[in-house]
Amino acid sequence: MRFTILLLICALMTGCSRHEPDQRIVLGFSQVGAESAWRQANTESIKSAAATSNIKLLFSDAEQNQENQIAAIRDFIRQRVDVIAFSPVVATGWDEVLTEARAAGIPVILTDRAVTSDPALYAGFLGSDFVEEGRKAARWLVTQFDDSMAAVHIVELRGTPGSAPATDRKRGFEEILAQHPRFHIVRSESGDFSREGGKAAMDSILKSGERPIHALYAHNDDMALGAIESLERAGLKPGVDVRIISIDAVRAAFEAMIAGKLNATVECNPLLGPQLMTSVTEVVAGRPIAKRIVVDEEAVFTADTARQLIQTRKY
Ligand code: GYE
Repeated sequence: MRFTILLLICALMTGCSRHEPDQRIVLGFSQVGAESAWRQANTESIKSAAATSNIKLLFSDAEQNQENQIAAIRDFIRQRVDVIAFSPVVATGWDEVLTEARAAGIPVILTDRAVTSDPALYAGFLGSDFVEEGRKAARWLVTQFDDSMAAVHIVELRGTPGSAPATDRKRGFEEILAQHPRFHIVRSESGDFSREGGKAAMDSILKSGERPIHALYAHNDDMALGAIESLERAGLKPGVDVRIISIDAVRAAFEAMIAGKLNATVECNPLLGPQLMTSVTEVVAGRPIAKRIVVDEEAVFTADTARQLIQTRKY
């Protein structure tokens, strides 16, 4: 009798373990797209951090389109994931879907880019200080020109219209330039944060006959790299005829600095995965997270040290 009961318990236990439901936290993540090297490093970081944290990741790529992101978030709500995280392609237009997530009792964590919605609609926002990055770029640029130059002409290549980094990087940059009246942004075009976009924008600026161009400020490295190709095709020497600074500090930017074509880059850390998984775990455990977590250690790298530093670049 006792043996039969034991057998029964055993069978139940093996049965249980064979069909044991997946106990992992389920995280639905909606990514902006794959527009830049920064973004690819960010995606990699999120995927590998989810795997090492034993979090089940449902990953969706919005291809730079807000409607795709809203659809992905609604789908995560339908699937009743434990947490939703997303990097909003633009800053506005999220109230409705965030309210839907709240009504479903699913916490939302913003990563990388901010929204204009009421912070009560999300648990927290993890990302860099883009205004400060813009300031850093301008602080570097104003040191690059001889005092004898009466006017310095700058071309600006902006990121995706309406995105937090494009708005903030412009704002921070202009804030510093306001203290240096001989510096002028003579043209400002969007290159959508991509290499092709940067190249096309620079092509059209050059074709329109805009001269002289003393400096280029690109909101990310990829656009600067595209613009470098365009400048070279027009017979100009990037890095020499035109001083160039961009943001992100990806490996390709270090290569361009070593080649003397890019002069400086402001670091923006894309490796947000581990911090995001910590926040996800906290939120699921019912513990509050900080409304704003700022990613730190963001340096300005220049060509002088690029050769040594490239060895240590992780992305
Ligand atoms: O700088 C750019 C990417 O949102 C900080 O988006 C991010 C920006 C990054 O496409 O390369």
